[in-house]
Amino acid sequence: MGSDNKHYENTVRADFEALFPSVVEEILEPIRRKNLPQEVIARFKECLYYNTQCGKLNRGISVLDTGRALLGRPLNDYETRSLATLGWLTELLQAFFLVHDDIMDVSITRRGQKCWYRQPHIGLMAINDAVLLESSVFSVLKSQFRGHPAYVDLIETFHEAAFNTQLGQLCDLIIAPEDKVDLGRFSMEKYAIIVQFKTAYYSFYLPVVLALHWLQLATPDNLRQAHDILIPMGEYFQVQDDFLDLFGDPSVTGKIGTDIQDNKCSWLVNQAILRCSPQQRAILDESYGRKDSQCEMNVRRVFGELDLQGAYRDFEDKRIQELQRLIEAVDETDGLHKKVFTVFLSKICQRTN
Ligand code: DMA
Ligand code: MG
Ligand code: MG
Ligand code: MG
Repeated sequence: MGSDNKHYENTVRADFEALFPSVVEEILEPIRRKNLPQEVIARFKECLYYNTQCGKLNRGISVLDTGRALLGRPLNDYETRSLATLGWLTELLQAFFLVHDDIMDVSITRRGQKCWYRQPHIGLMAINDAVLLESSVFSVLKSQFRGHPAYVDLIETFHEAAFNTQLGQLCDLIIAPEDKVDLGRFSMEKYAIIVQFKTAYYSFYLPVVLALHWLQLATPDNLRQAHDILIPMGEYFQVQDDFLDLFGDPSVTGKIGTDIQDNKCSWLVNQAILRCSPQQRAILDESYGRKDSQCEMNVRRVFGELDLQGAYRDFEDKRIQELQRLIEAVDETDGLHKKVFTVFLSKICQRTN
């Protein structure tokens, strides 16, 4: 069974990856027809590849996994191509967020390479490149899905995901102004709101909703059921991201952590605030969010003293159990299938990258 699963996962990944060149052509073809200079097209193609490759592709492949779980049988070629295209559009939307996110977070590496904006020939042109990645989503939606009965639902789903993510990024940035460090502004309640909007919605809810709409199986009830499981699952994913920012291995995560110096309202600092002594709090107040490596070391030391690794393991165990309980309670009479959620959860459980 285990090797069957592995075989299935490898095949789906290969099918998914094989489709990308044709998605790129689908994006570039209408641009060619506009008679733009060749170097414009070459640059955009470079941008499309650079910002979509070497990632885990969890979000994109989940559209295919969801389709298969909902239908309860292997997908035919047409279903594979259509759902994989929607998966690639999810990856393109993510690429758009990541290019902007790395500029705003002053990050250095992403997926094992320099952040797009860090390249000397790109710089702040990356802002426009990111917006082009977003526009590509709607261009392909139009060329591929205009005749589909759920076309408007698909467009609205992408717009809503983008809007929620951008609101989440606003929360993330505004709660952590770089020039005014004040740990009193942080709380687990605010944290939950930030991560629900900036990560959970587009990373977990979006891929499942796209498959439901494309298969014309979406109902208000199954969308709500999916939402109520996928949002806490996405919250777990961002807690992992925050943990790995500090405790992960950059050669495995592909990115160097910046949360402490960026004054981020991350899971780790919130847990530290809940657990620290007045002396430790004074160190955090003095050192968190400063662009200074000695200050960062001071924060790391306090985090180590507070055994945040242990707290994280406890959180993980508890959250996985909660999610399993929620999945067990799914009502499958309304077009949903528990497997949609178990497959997604198994991909992120105790991840290290
Ligand atoms: C992720 O937040 C949110 C979006 C919308 C990209 P983050 O800055 O913690 O992500 P990363 O650690 O990948 O930079
Ligand atoms: Mg970031
Ligand atoms: Mg960020
Ligand atoms: Mg992060």
